[in-house]
Amino acid sequence: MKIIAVEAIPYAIPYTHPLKFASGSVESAEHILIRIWTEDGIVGTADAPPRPYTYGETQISIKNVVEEIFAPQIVGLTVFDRGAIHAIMRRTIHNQVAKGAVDIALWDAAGKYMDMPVHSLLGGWTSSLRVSHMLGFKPAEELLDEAQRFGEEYGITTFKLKVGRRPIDLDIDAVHVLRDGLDDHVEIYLDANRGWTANEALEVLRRTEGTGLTLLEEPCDAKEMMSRRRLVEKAAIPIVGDESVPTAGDASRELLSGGCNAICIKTARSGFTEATEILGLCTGLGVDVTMGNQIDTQVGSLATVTFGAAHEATARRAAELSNFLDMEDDLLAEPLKIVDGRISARPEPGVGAHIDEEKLAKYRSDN
Ligand code: MUC
Ligand code: MG
Repeated sequence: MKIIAVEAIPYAIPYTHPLKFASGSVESAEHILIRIWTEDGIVGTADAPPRPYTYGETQISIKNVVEEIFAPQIVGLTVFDRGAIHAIMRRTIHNQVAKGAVDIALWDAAGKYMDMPVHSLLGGWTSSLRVSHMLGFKPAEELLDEAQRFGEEYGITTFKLKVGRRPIDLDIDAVHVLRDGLDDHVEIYLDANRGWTANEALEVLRRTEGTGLTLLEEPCDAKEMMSRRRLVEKAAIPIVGDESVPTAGDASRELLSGGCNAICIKTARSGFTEATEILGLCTGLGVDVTMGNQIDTQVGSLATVTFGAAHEATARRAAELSNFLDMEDDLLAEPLKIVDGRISARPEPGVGAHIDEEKLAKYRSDN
């Protein structure tokens, strides 16, 4: 059970279809693979996707904080010393994605020790999640083609449209083109990644009334408190906090101050431990949650399914799980599959993310 090494391996896998959104874009998955090795040969695995425009972390900063600060203090503890390891990591502020990946790798190793799938250990509510597909910035007709293709090929019936563009008419038109072109039962919601002001968001909501939008995520910067609160009060649909709520403390501040009334949980930045705290807060307060995607690989998406399928509240809505389809390749040995619009958690011990060593050798960028 004792941890003997913590690896942070940088790698890069190009995207065949880069994703563009209001706060940035991703052309290549330049991530860090975290591996926690134990004396018995059990390895815990997780993926860390740096998002500098969201949390300030980079590939190099994640590698350095894990290898230089966390690893020397973690080696010698066991994979069940999660509380002690979190106390060590808390001494370094921020670095959410690095901490989240260490946490997931610990859970993965602990599951393997107990011979139990982690989704059962976390709650075991169900075995699969409905998939929501994220539509990045594109002309409206291309967005409609993409949504129709994902509907036909994968059975996906929920789409998150990336918005936050100026002029706002670009996004308003896109909503109407999607609504007119897709079946009535298809769900559409929006994520502006702080691209608008609260007043622009209100105008978009007014001019898309009747289109059945279900959620509006991070419409403007949550730091613009007064206008954001006004938006939350006036909007007829939940305003979801995403990048404003990476921790349980942030989620409670935003919910209690009226900055949002729904929460996007991302295992990539919260791990399973803090995601559990955030979920408890949300169910206790009675607000909806979504399972978000930090433009994750298959390894990262499997972590999202593992957590999301474990709980009733996280399994209720479609989870964002399809970004990996736009990547040239992945490190996961057995690919994730979307069947009838759903992805399953893995029944084997741990999270079930077996790494293809040949692919890791091919894509790692430190040799
Ligand atoms: C999202 O929900 O915002 C974009 C940046 C990031 O960190 O996650 C994505 C998707
Ligand atoms: Mg978002």
